[in-house]
Amino acid sequence: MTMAYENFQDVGSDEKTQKIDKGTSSFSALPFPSAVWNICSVFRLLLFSLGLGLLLLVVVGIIGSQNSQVQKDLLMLRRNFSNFTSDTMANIQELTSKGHSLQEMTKSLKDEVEDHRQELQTIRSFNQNMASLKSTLEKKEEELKTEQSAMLLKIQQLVKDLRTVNCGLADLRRNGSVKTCCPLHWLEYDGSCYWFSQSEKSWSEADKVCQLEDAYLVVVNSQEEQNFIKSHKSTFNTWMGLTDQNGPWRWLDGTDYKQGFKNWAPDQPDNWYGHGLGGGEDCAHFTSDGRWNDDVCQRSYRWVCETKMDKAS
Ligand SMILES: [Ca+2]
Ligand SMILES: [Ca+2]
Repeated sequence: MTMAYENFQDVGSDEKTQKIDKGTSSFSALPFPSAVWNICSVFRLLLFSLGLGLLLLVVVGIIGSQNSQVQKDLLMLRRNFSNFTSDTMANIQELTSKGHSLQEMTKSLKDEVEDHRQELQTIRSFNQNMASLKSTLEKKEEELKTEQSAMLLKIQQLVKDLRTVNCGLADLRRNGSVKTCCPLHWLEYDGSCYWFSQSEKSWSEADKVCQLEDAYLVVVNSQEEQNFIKSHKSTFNTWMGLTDQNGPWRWLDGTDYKQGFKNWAPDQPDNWYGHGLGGGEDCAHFTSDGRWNDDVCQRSYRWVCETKMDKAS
């Protein structure tokens, strides 16, 4: 191997020597401008390599610059994304908090609605009970009115029976000369009996008292009856059985008002509203001088009851 290597080196040195020789011989053979040209070519090659290197440096610089910009953009994007993420998380937390508040409010409202619903049910139940109670009371009131009417009829019948008995007794005492009579403490005049009160009541209360006695508030049929009443009533305001509460003027016993006797004071009846008691004036009474006036029915005045004389049986 050593021998081969030495031979090989020898062969190579021989070739080099030959080339150098050839080169020397060829160089020495070229003219001077050709050498310069060769030098220039080498120089241009160097310049080209240098330019290429510069170009590569520029390209690398540009790429590096761009890479740096990309990194900056990437960093900015990361920051922006981080900020966006933070803001989004904050918004989500805020929305979650608001959602919880809304849930609590919704629950509170539901509870309130439920409370109101129960109150409404209670009120409805109360109203139903009230309606039922009202119906029961109305029924009881009707029953009481019916019972009251029946009781009034019984009392009136008892009063009639008592009068009949009294008249019978009077007839017996006078040996059959008494054919008619008035109740005890009643005054007799022209076939009627009259009772003059010593107390005062409203028109409707006075009317009820007369009905219990099987009588009615006095009906004035003539000037003579007017004079009789005036002579016994003194100067007190006194109710009579004349009213226009439910329409035109009418007497309680059905006597015709338009065709009948009248004794109104001047400018009466005037249905005066200036008294301040509500409404006008719907009930007639004797004034202090006996002439008639319409007045408020709720005022308390004395009154006169009238009934027909009973025949003794
Ligand atoms: Ca009369
Ligand atoms: Ca009047």
